[in-house]
Amino acid sequence: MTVSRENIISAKLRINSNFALMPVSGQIEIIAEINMIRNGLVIKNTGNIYDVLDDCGAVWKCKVRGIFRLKGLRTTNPVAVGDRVVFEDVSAVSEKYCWITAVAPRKNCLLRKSVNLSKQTHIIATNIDLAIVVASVAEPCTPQGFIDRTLISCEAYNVPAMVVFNKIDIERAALAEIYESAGYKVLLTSIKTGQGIDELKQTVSGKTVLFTGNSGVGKSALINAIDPTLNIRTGEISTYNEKGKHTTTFAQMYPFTVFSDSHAPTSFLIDTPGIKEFGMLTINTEELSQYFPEMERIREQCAYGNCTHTHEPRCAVKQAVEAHIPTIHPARYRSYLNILSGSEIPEPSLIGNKNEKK
Ligand SMILES: Nc1nc2c(ncn2[C@@H]2O[C@H](COP(=O)(O)OP(=O)(O)O)[C@@H](O)[C@H]2O)c(=O)[nH]1
Ligand SMILES: [Mg+2]
Ligand SMILES: [Zn+2]
Repeated sequence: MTVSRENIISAKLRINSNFALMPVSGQIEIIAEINMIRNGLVIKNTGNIYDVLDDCGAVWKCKVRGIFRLKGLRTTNPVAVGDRVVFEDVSAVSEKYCWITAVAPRKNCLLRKSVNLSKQTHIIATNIDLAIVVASVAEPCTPQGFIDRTLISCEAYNVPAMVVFNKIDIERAALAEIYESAGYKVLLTSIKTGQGIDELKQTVSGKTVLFTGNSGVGKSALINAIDPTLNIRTGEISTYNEKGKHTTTFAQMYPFTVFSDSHAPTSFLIDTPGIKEFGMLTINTEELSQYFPEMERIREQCAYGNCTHTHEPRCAVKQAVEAHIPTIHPARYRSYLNILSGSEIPEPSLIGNKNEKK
Protein backbone atom coordinates (compact mmCIF):
# COMPACT_ATOMS: atom_id res chain seq x y z
CA MET A 1 0.00 0.00 0.00
CA THR A 2 1.40 3.36 -0.98
CA VAL A 3 0.96 6.17 1.42
CA SER A 4 1.30 9.71 0.20
CA ARG A 5 1.91 12.64 2.46
CA GLU A 6 -1.53 14.07 1.81
CA ASN A 7 -3.51 11.09 2.88
CA ILE A 8 -1.85 10.62 6.17
CA ILE A 9 -3.71 12.27 8.95
CA SER A 10 -1.20 13.00 11.58
CA ALA A 11 -2.44 13.87 14.96
CA LYS A 12 -0.28 15.77 17.37
CA LEU A 13 -0.62 13.11 19.97
CA ARG A 14 2.07 10.72 21.00
CA ILE A 15 2.81 7.46 19.28
CA ASN A 16 2.08 4.20 20.90
CA SER A 17 4.09 1.48 19.21
CA ASN A 18 1.13 -0.90 19.17
CA PHE A 19 -1.12 1.51 17.43
CA ALA A 20 1.05 3.48 15.05
CA LEU A 21 0.10 3.21 11.37
CA MET A 22 -3.23 1.57 11.78
CA PRO A 23 -4.84 1.04 8.35
CA VAL A 24 -8.38 2.35 8.49
CA SER A 25 -10.01 2.69 5.10
CA GLY A 26 -8.76 2.98 1.53
CA GLN A 27 -5.41 4.65 1.26
CA ILE A 28 -5.72 6.51 4.47
CA GLU A 29 -3.68 5.55 7.43
CA ILE A 30 -3.78 7.34 10.68
CA ILE A 31 -0.83 7.84 12.87
CA ALA A 32 -2.62 7.89 16.14
CA GLU A 33 -0.31 9.20 18.75
CA ILE A 34 -2.32 8.27 21.75
CA ASN A 35 -1.08 7.29 25.19
CA MET A 36 -2.69 4.11 26.34
CA ILE A 37 -4.68 4.32 29.52
CA ARG A 38 -4.28 1.18 31.58
CA ASN A 39 -5.51 -0.23 34.87
CA GLY A 40 -3.34 -1.99 37.35
CA LEU A 41 -2.55 -2.96 40.90
CA VAL A 42 0.30 -1.42 42.88
CA ILE A 43 2.53 -4.25 44.07
CA LYS A 44 5.58 -2.32 45.28
CA ASN A 45 6.40 1.20 46.36
CA THR A 46 9.92 2.45 46.91
CA GLY A 47 10.27 6.20 47.33
CA ASN A 48 8.18 7.84 44.64
CA ILE A 49 8.31 4.86 42.30
CA TYR A 50 5.46 2.39 42.06
CA ASP A 51 5.48 -1.03 40.42
CA VAL A 52 2.07 -1.58 38.87
CA LEU A 53 0.86 -4.98 37.69
CA ASP A 54 -1.55 -4.73 34.77
CA ASP A 55 -4.34 -7.18 34.00
CA CYS A 56 -2.13 -9.04 31.50
CA GLY A 57 0.57 -9.71 34.09
CA ALA A 58 3.07 -7.05 32.97
CA VAL A 59 4.73 -4.80 35.54
CA TRP A 60 5.10 -1.08 34.82
CA LYS A 61 7.27 1.47 36.61
CA CYS A 62 5.09 4.43 37.48
CA LYS A 63 5.17 7.77 39.20
CA VAL A 64 2.29 9.79 40.50
CA ARG A 65 1.00 12.70 38.48
CA GLY A 66 -0.84 15.43 40.26
CA ILE A 67 -1.55 15.58 43.91
CA PHE A 68 -3.66 12.97 45.56
CA ARG A 69 -5.03 14.07 48.84
CA LEU A 70 -6.66 11.78 51.30
CA LYS A 71 -9.19 13.36 53.55
CA GLY A 72 -7.34 14.81 56.53
CA LEU A 73 -4.36 12.55 56.05
CA ARG A 74 -0.75 13.55 55.61
CA THR A 75 1.12 10.66 54.17
CA THR A 76 4.55 10.28 52.68
CA ASN A 77 3.10 8.12 49.91
CA PRO A 78 -0.17 9.11 48.24
CA VAL A 79 -0.45 5.70 46.58
CA ALA A 80 0.40 2.39 48.23
CA VAL A 81 0.70 -1.34 47.73
CA GLY A 82 -2.79 -2.73 47.17
CA ASP A 83 -4.15 0.32 45.39
CA ARG A 84 -5.99 -0.14 42.11
CA VAL A 85 -4.82 2.63 39.83
CA VAL A 86 -5.26 4.11 36.39
CA PHE A 87 -2.03 4.97 34.59
CA GLU A 88 -0.89 6.35 31.28
CA ASP A 89 1.37 4.03 29.34
CA VAL A 90 3.97 6.32 27.81
CA SER A 91 6.35 3.57 26.77
CA ALA A 92 5.84 4.48 23.10
CA VAL A 93 7.67 7.73 23.60
CA SER A 94 10.25 5.91 25.68
CA GLU A 95 9.67 7.78 28.87
CA LYS A 96 11.09 5.82 31.74
CA TYR A 97 8.03 6.00 33.95
CA CYS A 98 4.32 5.81 33.33
CA TRP A 99 2.02 8.19 35.13
CA ILE A 100 -0.53 7.18 37.72
CA THR A 101 -3.46 9.50 37.24
CA ALA A 102 -6.16 8.06 39.50
CA VAL A 103 -6.58 5.76 42.48
CA ALA A 104 -9.71 3.72 43.12
CA PRO A 105 -11.50 4.22 46.45
CA ARG A 106 -10.02 2.03 49.17
CA LYS A 107 -11.90 -0.38 51.33
CA ASN A 108 -9.30 -0.03 54.09
CA CYS A 109 -5.65 0.72 54.69
CA LEU A 110 -2.97 0.21 57.32
CA LEU A 111 -0.63 3.03 58.24
CA ARG A 112 2.55 3.40 60.17
CA LYS A 113 4.34 6.45 61.43
CA SER A 114 6.75 7.78 58.88
CA VAL A 115 10.32 6.88 59.72
CA ASN A 116 11.73 10.31 58.94
CA LEU A 117 8.94 12.78 59.38
CA SER A 118 7.34 12.13 62.71
CA LYS A 119 4.15 14.04 61.95
CA GLN A 120 3.49 12.13 58.79
CA THR A 121 2.25 8.63 58.25
CA HIS A 122 3.19 6.07 55.67
CA ILE A 123 0.56 3.87 54.07
CA ILE A 124 1.79 0.31 54.40
CA ALA A 125 -0.90 -1.29 52.24
CA THR A 126 -4.52 -0.90 51.18
CA ASN A 127 -7.52 -3.07 50.29
CA ILE A 128 -6.50 -5.84 52.64
CA ASP A 129 -8.84 -8.83 53.00
CA LEU A 130 -6.92 -10.37 55.87
CA ALA A 131 -4.04 -9.35 58.12
CA ILE A 132 -2.06 -12.29 59.43
CA VAL A 133 -0.41 -11.27 62.67
CA VAL A 134 2.63 -13.51 62.75
CA ALA A 135 3.84 -14.19 66.27
CA SER A 136 6.80 -16.38 67.02
CA VAL A 137 6.79 -18.70 70.04
CA ALA A 138 10.58 -18.35 70.43
CA GLU A 139 13.64 -16.80 68.82
CA PRO A 140 12.25 -14.14 69.16
CA CYS A 141 9.26 -14.68 71.41
CA THR A 142 6.53 -12.19 70.51
CA PRO A 143 5.10 -10.51 73.63
CA GLN A 144 1.34 -10.66 74.12
CA GLY A 145 1.12 -6.85 74.28
CA PHE A 146 2.58 -6.61 70.80
CA ILE A 147 -0.03 -8.99 69.40
CA ASP A 148 -2.81 -7.12 71.17
CA ARG A 149 -1.71 -3.71 69.91
CA THR A 150 -1.47 -5.02 66.37
CA LEU A 151 -4.94 -6.52 66.61
CA ILE A 152 -6.33 -3.23 67.95
CA SER A 153 -4.90 -1.45 64.90
CA CYS A 154 -6.47 -3.99 62.57
CA GLU A 155 -9.85 -3.64 64.28
CA ALA A 156 -9.62 0.14 64.19
CA TYR A 157 -8.69 0.18 60.51
CA ASN A 158 -11.40 -2.31 59.57
CA VAL A 159 -8.92 -4.98 58.53
CA PRO A 160 -10.00 -8.55 59.41
CA ALA A 161 -7.21 -10.25 61.34
CA MET A 162 -6.01 -13.64 62.52
CA VAL A 163 -2.98 -14.83 64.47
CA VAL A 164 -0.36 -17.31 63.30
CA PHE A 165 2.00 -18.71 65.91
CA ASN A 166 5.10 -19.69 63.99
CA LYS A 167 8.24 -21.69 64.93
CA ILE A 168 6.02 -24.20 66.71
CA ASP A 169 8.86 -26.73 66.23
CA ILE A 170 10.82 -24.86 68.93
CA GLU A 171 8.17 -24.41 71.56
CA ARG A 172 4.43 -24.78 72.18
CA ALA A 173 2.21 -21.78 71.56
CA ALA A 174 1.20 -20.87 75.09
CA LEU A 175 -0.72 -17.77 73.98
CA ALA A 176 -2.81 -19.48 71.31
CA GLU A 177 -5.81 -20.18 73.53
CA ILE A 178 -6.06 -16.49 74.46
CA TYR A 179 -6.79 -15.50 70.90
CA GLU A 180 -8.98 -18.49 70.19
CA SER A 181 -11.20 -17.56 73.11
CA ALA A 182 -11.29 -13.96 71.86
CA GLY A 183 -12.75 -15.34 68.63
CA TYR A 184 -9.76 -14.91 66.34
CA LYS A 185 -8.77 -17.63 63.92
CA VAL A 186 -5.48 -19.07 65.14
CA LEU A 187 -3.04 -21.24 63.25
CA LEU A 188 0.10 -22.98 64.50
CA THR A 189 2.86 -23.24 61.91
CA SER A 190 6.40 -24.34 61.38
CA ILE A 191 8.42 -24.00 58.23
CA LYS A 192 10.78 -26.65 59.63
CA THR A 193 8.16 -29.41 59.97
CA GLY A 194 5.58 -28.04 57.53
CA GLN A 195 2.91 -28.01 60.21
CA GLY A 196 -0.02 -25.74 59.36
CA ILE A 197 1.32 -24.71 55.93
CA ASP A 198 -1.45 -26.42 53.94
CA GLU A 199 -4.07 -24.78 56.10
CA LEU A 200 -2.29 -21.46 55.69
CA LYS A 201 -2.47 -21.91 51.91
CA GLN A 202 -6.19 -22.57 52.13
CA THR A 203 -6.62 -19.53 54.35
CA VAL A 204 -4.92 -17.12 51.94
CA SER A 205 -6.62 -18.53 48.85
CA GLY A 206 -8.49 -15.88 46.89
CA LYS A 207 -7.53 -13.07 49.22
CA THR A 208 -5.21 -10.12 49.53
CA VAL A 209 -3.31 -10.98 52.69
CA LEU A 210 -0.91 -8.82 54.66
CA PHE A 211 1.70 -10.54 56.83
CA THR A 212 2.68 -8.40 59.78
CA GLY A 213 4.68 -8.96 62.95
CA ASN A 214 8.01 -8.08 64.45
CA SER A 215 11.29 -8.77 62.75
CA GLY A 216 12.49 -12.36 62.65
CA VAL A 217 9.18 -14.09 63.38
CA GLY A 218 9.12 -15.76 59.96
CA LYS A 219 6.81 -13.64 57.77
CA SER A 220 8.97 -13.98 54.67
CA ALA A 221 9.68 -17.65 55.43
CA LEU A 222 5.94 -18.38 55.63
CA ILE A 223 5.28 -16.64 52.32
CA ASN A 224 8.09 -18.71 50.79
CA ALA A 225 6.53 -21.85 52.26
CA ILE A 226 3.23 -20.98 50.57
CA ASP A 227 4.99 -20.38 47.26
CA PRO A 228 8.54 -21.75 47.18
CA THR A 229 9.20 -20.12 43.79
CA LEU A 230 9.18 -16.68 45.40
CA ASN A 231 12.51 -17.08 47.14
CA ILE A 232 12.14 -14.02 49.34
CA ARG A 233 15.22 -13.30 51.40
CA THR A 234 14.85 -14.39 55.01
CA GLY A 235 16.86 -13.98 58.18
CA GLU A 236 17.55 -10.32 57.61
CA ILE A 237 17.36 -8.95 61.09
CA SER A 238 19.20 -5.69 60.62
CA THR A 239 16.66 -3.03 59.81
CA TYR A 240 19.02 -0.46 61.29
CA ASN A 241 22.12 0.85 59.61
CA GLU A 242 25.25 1.93 61.44
CA LYS A 243 23.80 5.36 62.23
CA GLY A 244 20.98 3.71 64.10
CA LYS A 245 18.41 4.73 61.52
CA HIS A 246 16.04 2.49 59.70
CA THR A 247 17.16 1.48 56.28
CA THR A 248 14.32 1.81 53.85
CA THR A 249 12.37 -1.39 53.70
CA PHE A 250 8.98 -1.51 52.13
CA ALA A 251 5.94 -3.68 51.86
CA GLN A 252 5.82 -5.79 48.74
CA MET A 253 2.97 -7.73 47.22
CA TYR A 254 3.44 -11.13 45.60
CA PRO A 255 0.70 -12.35 43.25
CA PHE A 256 0.28 -16.05 43.82
CA THR A 257 -1.75 -18.74 42.11
CA VAL A 258 -2.80 -21.22 44.75
CA PHE A 259 -4.18 -23.81 42.38
CA SER A 260 -2.01 -24.58 39.38
CA ASP A 261 -4.94 -25.11 36.95
CA SER A 262 -5.49 -21.35 36.81
CA HIS A 263 -3.07 -18.81 35.41
CA ALA A 264 -4.58 -15.76 36.99
CA PRO A 265 -3.27 -14.97 40.45
CA THR A 266 -5.77 -16.02 43.05
CA SER A 267 -4.04 -14.52 46.03
CA PHE A 268 -1.91 -11.51 46.75
CA LEU A 269 0.53 -11.92 49.61
CA ILE A 270 2.00 -8.78 51.13
CA ASP A 271 5.29 -9.12 52.97
CA THR A 272 6.15 -6.27 55.32
CA PRO A 273 9.28 -5.24 57.15
CA GLY A 274 9.08 -5.54 60.94
CA ILE A 275 6.61 -2.84 61.85
CA LYS A 276 7.00 -1.77 65.45
CA GLU A 277 4.08 0.59 65.56
CA PHE A 278 1.18 1.35 63.35
CA GLY A 279 0.09 4.93 63.03
CA MET A 280 -2.60 4.67 65.61
CA LEU A 281 -5.88 6.34 66.04
CA THR A 282 -6.82 8.69 68.78
CA ILE A 283 -8.57 6.10 70.84
CA ASN A 284 -10.25 7.45 73.92
CA THR A 285 -11.04 5.51 77.05
CA GLU A 286 -14.63 4.72 76.10
CA GLU A 287 -13.64 3.56 72.64
CA LEU A 288 -10.79 1.17 73.37
CA SER A 289 -12.94 -1.84 74.24
CA GLN A 290 -14.62 -1.60 70.83
CA TYR A 291 -11.40 -2.95 69.43
CA PHE A 292 -11.49 -6.02 71.66
CA PRO A 293 -14.14 -8.01 69.78
CA GLU A 294 -14.83 -10.35 72.69
CA MET A 295 -15.71 -7.35 74.90
CA GLU A 296 -17.64 -5.65 72.15
CA ARG A 297 -19.81 -8.76 71.82
CA ILE A 298 -21.13 -8.50 75.38
CA ARG A 299 -21.00 -4.78 76.06
CA GLU A 300 -24.77 -4.46 75.72
CA GLN A 301 -25.09 -6.54 78.85
CA CYS A 302 -23.21 -3.93 80.90
CA ALA A 303 -25.43 -1.68 83.03
CA TYR A 304 -23.93 1.49 81.59
CA GLY A 305 -23.89 2.25 77.89
CA ASN A 306 -20.47 3.93 78.09
CA CYS A 307 -19.02 1.28 80.41
CA THR A 308 -15.20 1.16 80.35
CA HIS A 309 -15.27 -2.23 82.09
CA THR A 310 -13.10 -0.93 84.90
CA HIS A 311 -14.92 0.50 87.94
CA GLU A 312 -18.56 0.46 86.84
CA PRO A 313 -21.11 -1.65 88.71
CA ARG A 314 -22.85 -4.54 86.94
CA CYS A 315 -20.22 -4.74 84.20
CA ALA A 316 -20.65 -7.87 82.09
CA VAL A 317 -16.98 -7.93 81.12
CA LYS A 318 -15.71 -7.84 84.71
CA GLN A 319 -18.32 -10.39 85.75
CA ALA A 320 -17.16 -12.71 82.97
CA VAL A 321 -13.51 -12.37 84.04
CA GLU A 322 -14.36 -12.94 87.72
CA ALA A 323 -16.54 -15.94 86.93
CA HIS A 324 -13.79 -17.41 84.72
CA ILE A 325 -16.13 -17.47 81.75
CA PRO A 326 -13.74 -18.32 78.93
CA THR A 327 -15.04 -15.73 76.45
CA ILE A 328 -13.08 -12.98 78.21
CA HIS A 329 -9.62 -14.32 78.82
CA PRO A 330 -8.02 -12.76 81.92
CA ALA A 331 -4.79 -12.16 79.98
CA ARG A 332 -6.65 -10.12 77.35
CA TYR A 333 -8.49 -8.19 80.06
CA ARG A 334 -5.15 -7.41 81.77
CA SER A 335 -3.74 -6.25 78.46
CA TYR A 336 -6.81 -4.05 77.97
CA LEU A 337 -6.26 -2.46 81.40
CA ASN A 338 -2.55 -1.92 80.64
CA ILE A 339 -3.31 -0.15 77.41
CA LEU A 340 -6.02 1.95 79.08
CA SER A 341 -3.79 3.07 81.91
CA GLY A 342 -1.03 4.99 80.40
CA SER A 343 2.12 4.37 78.53
CA GLU A 344 0.44 1.99 76.16
CA ILE A 345 -2.15 4.48 74.93
CA PRO A 346 -1.75 4.32 71.19
CA GLU A 347 -0.40 7.24 69.23
CA PRO A 348 -2.77 9.67 67.60
CA SER A 349 -3.39 9.18 63.94
CA LEU A 350 -5.66 10.51 61.36
CA ILE A 351 -7.65 7.92 59.53
CA GLY A 352 -9.74 4.82 59.67
CA ASN A 353 -11.90 5.40 62.71
CA LYS A 354 -14.50 2.67 62.66
CA ASN A 355 -17.20 5.11 63.77
CA GLU A 356 -16.62 7.48 60.89
CA LYS A 357 -17.39 4.74 58.43
CA LYS A 358 -20.73 3.86 59.89
N1 LIG B 1 12.89 -23.07 63.73
C1 LIG B 1 12.19 -22.29 62.90
N2 LIG B 1 12.80 -21.24 62.31
C2 LIG B 1 12.05 -20.46 61.49
C3 LIG B 1 10.69 -20.74 61.23
N3 LIG B 1 10.22 -19.78 60.40
C4 LIG B 1 11.26 -18.95 60.15
N4 LIG B 1 12.37 -19.36 60.79
C5 LIG B 1 13.69 -18.70 60.75
O1 LIG B 1 13.60 -17.44 61.38
C6 LIG B 1 14.45 -16.49 60.73
C7 LIG B 1 13.67 -15.25 60.36
O2 LIG B 1 12.72 -15.56 59.36
P1 LIG B 1 12.17 -14.45 58.36
O3 LIG B 1 11.19 -15.10 57.48
O4 LIG B 1 13.28 -13.72 57.73
O5 LIG B 1 11.44 -13.49 59.40
P2 LIG B 1 10.73 -12.09 59.07
O6 LIG B 1 11.66 -11.02 59.54
O7 LIG B 1 9.48 -12.10 59.89
O8 LIG B 1 10.45 -12.04 57.61
C8 LIG B 1 15.03 -17.20 59.52
O9 LIG B 1 16.34 -17.58 59.83
C9 LIG B 1 14.13 -18.40 59.32
O10 LIG B 1 14.80 -19.50 58.76
C10 LIG B 1 10.09 -21.88 61.84
O11 LIG B 1 8.93 -22.22 61.68
N5 LIG B 1 10.89 -22.61 62.67
MG1 LIG C 1 11.07 -10.65 56.12
ZN1 LIG D 1 -18.61 -3.18 81.23
